[in-house]
Parts: sequence; structure tokens; C-alpha cells
Amino acid sequence: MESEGTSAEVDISNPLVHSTNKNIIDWVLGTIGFKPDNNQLPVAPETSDPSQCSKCVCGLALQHKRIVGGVETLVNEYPWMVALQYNNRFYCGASLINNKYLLTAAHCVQGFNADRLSAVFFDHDRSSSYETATFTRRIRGIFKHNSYGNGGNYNNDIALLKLDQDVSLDAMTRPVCLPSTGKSFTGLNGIAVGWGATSEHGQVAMKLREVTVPIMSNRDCKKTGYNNRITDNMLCAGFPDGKKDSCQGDSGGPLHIINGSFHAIVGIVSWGEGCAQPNYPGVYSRVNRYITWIMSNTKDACYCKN
Ligand code: 4AZ
Repeated sequence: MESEGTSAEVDISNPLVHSTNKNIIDWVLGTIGFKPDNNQLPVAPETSDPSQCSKCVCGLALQHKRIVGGVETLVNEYPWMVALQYNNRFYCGASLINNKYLLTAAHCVQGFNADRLSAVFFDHDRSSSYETATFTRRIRGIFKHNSYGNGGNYNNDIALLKLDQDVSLDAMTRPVCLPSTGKSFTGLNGIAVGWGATSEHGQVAMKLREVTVPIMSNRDCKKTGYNNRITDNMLCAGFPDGKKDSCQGDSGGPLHIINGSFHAIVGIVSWGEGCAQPNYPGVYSRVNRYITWIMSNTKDACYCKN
């Protein structure tokens, strides 16, 4: 997540935050990529009959006071935001879309072994084992789009990951909303969220960050340095002079729009020429081109309707 701007620490009372103490053990564990699992969230009973789903809301961020001018998110502000790990090491983002599946980029799971993947929920500062009560799920199945890479590099860069156990969708654990079909979202502000690098060749971030970038029309995006590399399945967001963007490590994570008070995932961080370069906006998978694909591959899941 590359951006100009400053971030600020806030002290907020969040029931998931039981300690903000950081110590040397945390730091050491963080640097080797180890994260003990607090496992405090209840395992939901397995449901495969969607008529048994209970009512829930999607896309509602946890309510806190916003940090002015900052780009670090608030702790657990985006409760659907998941850190994907391979061999216990963070490498991509993903979003919870119902009680059983994550949505991520195909390039985050291409050629990967599901047994070595894990999904960490409710993390914020990845270097701290105690800051938030995280919980982890293993991945039961990888559903990569069949046409990933066909018709252009990164075309159809979308995948579903089935969790090994359902999560209960409650006041704390909320999935993101899916976007409506047919809309272009041109001119709206997109909010990208991730632990990605904070400069083009920089290291991935420890604390979850967000950046607001305007969504461009595909017509305008084809006039950038990308030309005909932009397909109808992609969405571009960024400023003409760059400066704010998603970056390496943000891949797979969400680009949202806010509809009323609800967040809908309109994009999945996919690719770009460097990060925050003028004339090279961030490129995202255009999620509303895949609603039928998503729904037909997640028939056993419970969705939230607002
Ligand atoms: C990457 O390498 C990557 N500027 C992700 C997003 C962007 C560029 C690169 C967008 O994962």
C-alpha cells in the first residue's frame, strides 16, 4: 500500500484488542513469520443447506473514529480482511465473502498446494502476537478461474478458497458485500486494503493499511501506458500522477466502494507496472463480471443480505 500521507496510532477500545504490549518475543516471532493462534472465535456448525442460514449483514466496517490524514487502518476495521499465508508466511490478501469462502487473486494461488495455505482472520499488526485475537483456518480447496491468463496476462485473476471450517457470521465477523452487476463504478472512490509494500521496492507492511484511489473508466485506462493490456475483466484505479496505489503484497486483497454504509468488493488487487507510477494506475479484477461464477461455485455457503 503505497501512499503519501501520514499514519497515526490510535487507542481505541475494541473487545478484540486485549493488549497492545509489544515485546521482544513478539518481534522475534514476527520476524520468523510465527503467529500463535488465539483461536477464540467459535467454530460454526457445518451448514450446507443455505435455507438454514441465519440473518447477517455484509460490508459493515467496525465503527471507530477515523484517523485524519492517516493510511493505517483502525484495528479490525475491515473484519472480512484476511492475511493469506504460505508455509506460515504472509504473502497475499483475501476477503471473506460468506461463511465458507474467501475471494482472492488467481495469481496468489496458481500452482500452490492447499495444504500449505492458511488464512489468518482479525490480524492488524502482523508483528504482534497479542494485539488482536486472531484465528486461523486451513484451506480445503482452491477454485482458480479456469480462464485465468487466457486473453491476456492476468485476465480472470480471481480464485475462491474454501475454508476447512465455517466461520460464524456474527456482530464481529462480517463478510464483505458483493457488488451489483452491470455497474462500471467509474468516478467513485475505491478503497484498497492490504499489508503490501509501502514503496515500489519496499518491504511488506506490518500494520494493515488502506488507500483511497479514484476508479477510472476502462476507456481512460486504455489511454494510459497499459494500452490494450486492459481487458473488460479488469478495473483501473489511481491518480494520473500516481502517488497512491496498491503494491506487491496487496495482491488478492479487496478494492471496495462504500454504498451507503456498506462496503462492496468491486476489485481484487491484481497487477500494475510498478507501484504508484504516473500513467500506470493499479489494476484490479473486476469482481462484478464474476458474480454468476462466484454464486455457482459457492452454493453451499451462507451469504449476508442487508
Ligand atoms: C504485485 O506485484 C503488485 N500497483 C500488486 C499491485 C500492483 C502492482 C504490483 C498495483 O503484487
